[in-house]
Amino acid sequence: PPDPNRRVALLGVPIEIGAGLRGTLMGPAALRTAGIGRVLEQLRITVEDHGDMARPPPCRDAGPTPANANYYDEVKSWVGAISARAHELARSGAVPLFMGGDHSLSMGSVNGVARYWQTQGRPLFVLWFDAHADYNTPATTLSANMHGMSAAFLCGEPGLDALLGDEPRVSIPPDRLDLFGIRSIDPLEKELVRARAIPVVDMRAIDEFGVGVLIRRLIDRVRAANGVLHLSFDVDVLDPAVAPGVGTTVPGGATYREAHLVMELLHDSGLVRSLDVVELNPFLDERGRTARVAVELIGSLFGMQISDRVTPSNALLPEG
Ligand code: HAR
Ligand code: MN
Ligand code: MN
Ligand code: MN
Repeated sequence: PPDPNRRVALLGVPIEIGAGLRGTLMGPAALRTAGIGRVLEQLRITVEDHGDMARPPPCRDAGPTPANANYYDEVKSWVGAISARAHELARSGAVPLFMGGDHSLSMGSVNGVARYWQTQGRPLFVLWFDAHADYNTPATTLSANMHGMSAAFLCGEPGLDALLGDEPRVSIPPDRLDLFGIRSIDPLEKELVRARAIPVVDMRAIDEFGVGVLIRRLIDRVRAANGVLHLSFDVDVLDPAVAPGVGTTVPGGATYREAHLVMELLHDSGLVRSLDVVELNPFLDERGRTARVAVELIGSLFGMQISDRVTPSNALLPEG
């Protein structure tokens, strides 16, 4: 029987205009078809499926539209609505799982859960598991695609200041955002990440030290601060050979095994209280492979394993 104390709230967020290519609006359906609910139920989790958000009506007072932000008005109407839903789901005590949709949805989901944790006095850390930094602003972007701006917006970078409408904005301090798995960054975006001293674990660091050591270092930081963790899982962090169903593939990504270990260690930490699964584009997928991999990884995040071994604590950490 399902455990009433372990609840996951699924919410589909079929947004696609934040990305340069159409198709991520089919992401929630593909994740359901790949069995996201069944996998969680097999783990004896109580699954509440809140369905998919409807496309919000356009904002009436959208205000001035900033330059270099494609579909700003539409993204704005989504982000405020997503933030309100995220806040409400976090308050319900469930673990909200936002099924994207492109990565612009995180401007709402993370803001909403951050609002909740602020009232609880627990610092929220954000693990941005992604091939990209998503740390552009309208002043630095080369594409004007808003899914490349979400992390910067969440850290309070200027340029999209009216995006949340009436929803209160909560800024994530830059030292509580971790860019993990990145291997693609634009020139001005890189300067901004450096200027803000954002913690970055790029693919080179993963090659040198291994994901186990690096994810433990983050877990230790969150624990020392009595914090909680939001996982923003952009499936393009995976190598395109494993996950071809994304619009912005970058070679040299996380392997199937590396990604599983990240999820297993996060599970054992007990710190993840909310997550996004974004950028899955079923229109570009090969026979559902990417959707299935994403679901398997979510299974690991919620405790799927073949033995009852626990995380050993004898790994070596790099300096710093
Ligand atoms: N940096 C590029 C841009 O701003 C690519 C961003 C791609 N973002 C995503 N999500 N696919 O990570 O356009
Ligand atoms: Mn609310
Ligand atoms: Mn992303
Ligand atoms: Mn990405």
